[in-house]
This record gives sequence, structure tokens and C-alpha cells, in this order.
Amino acid sequence: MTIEPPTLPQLDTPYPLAPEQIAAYQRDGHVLLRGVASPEEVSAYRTVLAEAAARLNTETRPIEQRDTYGKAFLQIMNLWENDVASKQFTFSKRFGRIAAELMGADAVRLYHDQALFKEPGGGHTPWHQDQFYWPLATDQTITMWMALVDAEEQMGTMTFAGGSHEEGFLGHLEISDRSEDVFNRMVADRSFRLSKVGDLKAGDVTFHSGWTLHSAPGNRGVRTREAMTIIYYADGALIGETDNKNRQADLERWLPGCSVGGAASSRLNPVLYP
Ligand SMILES: O=C(O)CCC(=O)C(=O)O
Repeated sequence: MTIEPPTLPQLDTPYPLAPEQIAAYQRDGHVLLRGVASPEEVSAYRTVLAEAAARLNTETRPIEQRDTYGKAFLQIMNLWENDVASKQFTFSKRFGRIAAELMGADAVRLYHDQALFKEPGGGHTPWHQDQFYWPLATDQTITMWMALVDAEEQMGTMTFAGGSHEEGFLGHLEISDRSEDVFNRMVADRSFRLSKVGDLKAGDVTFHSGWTLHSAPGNRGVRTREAMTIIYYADGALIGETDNKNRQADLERWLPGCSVGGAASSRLNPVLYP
């Protein structure tokens, strides 16, 4: 029996970007865009994404028993591979187009998606750079982070270190107490422009570069901060060195069959735009 996906909005119509928004992303390495999904769209997708995240979640330990990274959020990866309705969200042409336009790329591929649910009482997200984890030899990487529910600042919306993306790779530092400590000092010592995203409405998004330092406080609210993310990179990127164990693991998981120096274009990395 074939199970039909629920009828969901298409998410293919453009979200026009102002030149200033593109310039802000390129200058700061992050940008906040309001209402990228309408209240109706985000409400429809929130239901399917939260259901898929709950079904695929493997974390069962209470928050107190997890390490700092585990306390920060439930992290459920590649919903699209397992859930046909979630795939419609991740494969949105609207989101892919924004990613391409912000980076100035002709076309973008999918790296992976992930739900990041910060539970009430969940801990802070330590400062980190995403691209430390990725074996991608390009500066054109970007994450879209969408609030699926209204998320006030006290629920743990993000803080960015504007301009830090210009520095490129800043060290082999996993998300941990050590990354928090080292990058906290770096953020204080260098003249990065700190920017708190503040309160978000469901459907608001941030985009940040793979090199941009970012963090988030813990969730001091009573509801889960539900966010869905999609990571893209410019089509044509090559596989870079797997010079830490995370990059090696990522190569095997998200780029199956690809090898160092070759094209980053496995069956898990379709071109999502155009
Ligand atoms: O959701 C968070 O708290 C952190 C998100 C993050 O690190 C990311 O999307 O790269």
C-alpha cells in the first residue's frame, strides 16, 4: 500500500531579498529574515516535522545525564530521508533560492537537514563553527535555521559573532565546554560584532555561514524551542581534507561514495536550486 503524504503548501514561491539583506549577510556572515514561511505554511510543516522528529529521535536520557552538547538540544538529522512530508520542506525551492542568493552561488546542493529542539531546561549551545565538522573545500556553505514555533529570546534564540566568518577556520573545536571557553575569549578579544537574534515568530529564519561563530543560551521557558535547519553548499564544491574524526564521519554519512579531492555530489546531495 502506498501512503500518500498529507497535502502541504509547496514552498516554491520566491521570497524576494533586498540588496541590503544580501550585503548584510556577506558583511556579517549571518542575517535574520522575517516571515520566510507564512503562519499557515509553518503551522502545516511544524506538525509533520515535529512528528518526524519525535519518531526518529533516539535520545532518551534525561537532560541532567547528558554532556554539554547533549543538553543543548535534541538533534535529529536528515528527516527528509525518512519522511516524505519533511522532504517537501527540505527540498523547498524558496529556501534554496535564498541560500544561493545570499552566497552569490549559481546553484546549491543539500548537505543535510536537522531538527534542533531545545527542551525547557535545556542547556546553552556553546560557541562553535559548523564547518569544523564538514569536509567541504569551499567558503560557500550556509545554514538556514527556522523557528517552527514562536520563540522568545529566553527560549534560546541564537547569538552571532558578526564578521567572524572572514577568519575562516578557527580551530579543531567540537561543540563543548572547551569551544565555549576558547571562542568566548576570542569573541571578547577580537572586534566581532555580537548580535542577538532576539524574539522570533514561527516562520522567521536566520541564515549563517559555515564559518560564523554562533551560540545560544539555554531554554528558560516552559515550551520547547522547535527549530528546523537546512544546510547548503555551492554546487561545484570539492571534498576537503578529513583532518578530524568528525569530518571523516561526515564524509561517510552525508557524502557516501565521495572521496577527498573529488566532487561533493553524492545521491544525498541533490541540487535544490535552481
Ligand atoms: O539551535 C541552536 O541552538 C544552535 C544551532 C546551530 O548551531 C546551527 O544551526 O548551526
